[in-house]
Amino acid sequence: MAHAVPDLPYAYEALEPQISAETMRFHHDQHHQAYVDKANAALAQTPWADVEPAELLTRLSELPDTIRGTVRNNLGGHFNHVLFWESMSPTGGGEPGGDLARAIKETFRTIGTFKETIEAAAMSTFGSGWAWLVHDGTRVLIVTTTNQDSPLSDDLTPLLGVDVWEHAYYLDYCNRRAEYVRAWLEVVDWDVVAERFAAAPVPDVSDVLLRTVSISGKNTPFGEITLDDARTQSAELGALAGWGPMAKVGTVARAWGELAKNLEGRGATCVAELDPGLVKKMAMDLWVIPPERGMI
Ligand code: MN3
Repeated sequence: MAHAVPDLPYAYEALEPQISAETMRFHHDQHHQAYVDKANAALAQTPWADVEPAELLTRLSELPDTIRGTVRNNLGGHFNHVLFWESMSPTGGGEPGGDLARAIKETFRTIGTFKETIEAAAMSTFGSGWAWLVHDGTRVLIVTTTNQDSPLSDDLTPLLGVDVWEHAYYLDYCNRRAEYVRAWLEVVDWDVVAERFAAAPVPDVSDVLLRTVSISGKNTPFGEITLDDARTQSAELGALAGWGPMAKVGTVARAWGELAKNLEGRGATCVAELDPGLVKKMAMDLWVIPPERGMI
């Protein structure tokens, strides 16, 4: 199986005026094709020739030194561009909805702040690279990668990526990268991004749900904690906030308040009814399990 550049799911001129037909032709027919040709040349006659790009990009460490860099750059380029074409649509733009919008607001507070943040991330990428909305198993966040590195290689699920190589925008926007990113947001197909969000792997939190937490002197499994429990805990810890020996107590009290809001907002009778990503995030915020990953 040789990798191949898929046809665009719309006409070359379909994304005008945000992205010109000329840019799409060069970008899709020349640049993407070059990544595919180089990836195929490197992988031909190797045991990895038939491995799907998404899988191989998580297994780069298994490749011999002689081809690892070439595969990382060119199979990465192939995977990133397929995702990029599919993320845009002549009927795109507007704002995300549903569970995706809720997840974006949990991280960024508002959709407007999210858009400003991905624009800032795109501007902060020095040289060629990508700015991404990704899912880390518990929440969405924005990361950048250089060259054609994929978030998959960092155990992150890419939901949406903006190509900030100059070939993606120079014909239309010259050096006005920010203007390009804002225009690109007007053609993003949020339905496709929402499908990727729904399919993103989530953690197994069964053991987290069983961990016990002491509430008003009674040990309760985290999964069985109710709205009343969360409010009680928030109030009791909140009363201790500022007490010297317990430096983190105010933060943890606020996290219990946040858990109460999540339970109430989703009409959940206990923590076990929340989605696994949220359970894991709340468990980290509450120090039921130790925090393990920072975010932008
Ligand atoms: Mn490109």
